Amino acid sequence: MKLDQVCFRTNHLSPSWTLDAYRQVGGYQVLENILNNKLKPESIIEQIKNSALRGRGGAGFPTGLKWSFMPRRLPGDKYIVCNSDEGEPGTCKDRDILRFNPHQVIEGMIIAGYTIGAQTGYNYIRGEFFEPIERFEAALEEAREAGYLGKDLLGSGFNFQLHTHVGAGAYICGEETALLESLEGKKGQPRYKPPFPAGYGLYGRPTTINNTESLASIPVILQHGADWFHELGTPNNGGSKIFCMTGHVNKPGNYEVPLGTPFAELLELAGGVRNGHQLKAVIPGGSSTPVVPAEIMMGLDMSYDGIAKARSMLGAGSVIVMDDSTCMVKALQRIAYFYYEESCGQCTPCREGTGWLYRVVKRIEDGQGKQEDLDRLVDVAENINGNTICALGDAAAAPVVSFIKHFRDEFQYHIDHGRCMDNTA
Ligand code: L3W
Ligand code: SF4
Repeated sequence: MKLDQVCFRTNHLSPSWTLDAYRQVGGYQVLENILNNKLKPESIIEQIKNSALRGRGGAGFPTGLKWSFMPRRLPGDKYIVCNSDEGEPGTCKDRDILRFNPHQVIEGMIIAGYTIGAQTGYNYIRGEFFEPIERFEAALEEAREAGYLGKDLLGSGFNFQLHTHVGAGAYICGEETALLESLEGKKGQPRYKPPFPAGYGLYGRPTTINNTESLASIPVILQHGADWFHELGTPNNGGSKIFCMTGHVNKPGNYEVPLGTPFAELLELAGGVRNGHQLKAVIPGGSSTPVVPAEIMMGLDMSYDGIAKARSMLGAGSVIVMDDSTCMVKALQRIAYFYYEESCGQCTPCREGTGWLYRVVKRIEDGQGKQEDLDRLVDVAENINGNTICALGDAAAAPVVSFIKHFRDEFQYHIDHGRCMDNTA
């Protein structure tokens, strides 16, 4: 298994985040080649499509296809936005890319701007990321001084400015249209889609929004070739991916491994399940993705299509490992509270439904559950699903349905006995 060769490719250098370190791994050479040879944007999009890079923010949408939606010849402003508002419980990768390899995000954003016809870029970074913000800002300064940002880059005639925007801690601002509203200085609430940002984005202008890890992958794809990247992973699931290994593992942290790596190998890399315990379940892609029981998870490969086989999602690659001491009712209560707290309140099924989900799960956890509560929970979840403006509603519903589907006996035990099963706490 090959580690750390895409977004974390400077990690062996100390410090890894400077312009000097980035140049040692060939940083900015791809950009220089594009600008010096005035490469055709269409050919860059073709390479990204062929690489099978899929959006690393959660949806797994093909990046090359997204770029192709931009009306690049349309006169007037167009924007590239990097979504570094990483807030999904279990996710801790984008902050580390910004901390340890910020120049690769900058190079990826400049290349994206050139390709989609944008002269301005914004990196929307979660407000609590103090060190990542500092490192990104310092890298921007170095890039400006080196002539990679500003007017007439390297004499090519291409102008590109890049700015940092610091968020204020609302999870919903990671949803792309809420992020745009927030960037415009408004309350961060999602917009209806369509229109998608590619047609109507920042200030109503065509905008491409990509996740930090997606943009950081771009220079490496163009340096080594689309085929190299695609073959790192599996068909339709190109490249490697950073997996955030959290929960009951011996060595929690970020691990960058090829897509398609068996879950069992990834778990071993993270030191295995903490000592003396057995694996019980895994949330494979962040708290909004359905939970998968251990016996199914141990047979899966870590790719978008691999995890879909268990009717879950790879999401942002945020792997939450739960051992046999976990009370699934308590775990669901925590997750339900998060979505209840973070709902922006704009649409009724989400605003009211997330409160219902939380209160009913809490009631069961508190030993006051009623027999009809399990069907009620599934009913509420199904009424939220697909009936809201943005994916937060679905994200709140999915864990409820999957937890009850796979661990109904534990929920039933809580209702019958008013407490956890003996082996959980
Ligand atoms: C133009 C079309 N553009 C789709 C674009 C769209 C977006 C991308 C994917 O949710 C998920 C969510 C979370 N013309 C288009 C088009 N696009 N059709 O493609 O769109 P979509 O709607 O499938 O996804 P989304 O709204 O971006 C993201 C899940 O990710 N998630 C969240 C993780 C959170 C983090 C974090 O905190 N950083 O990663 C984890 O699973 O629940 O389902 O750009 O505009 N016809
Ligand atoms: Fe807001 Fe929830 Fe509706 Fe999304 S689904 S717009 S978070 S109320």
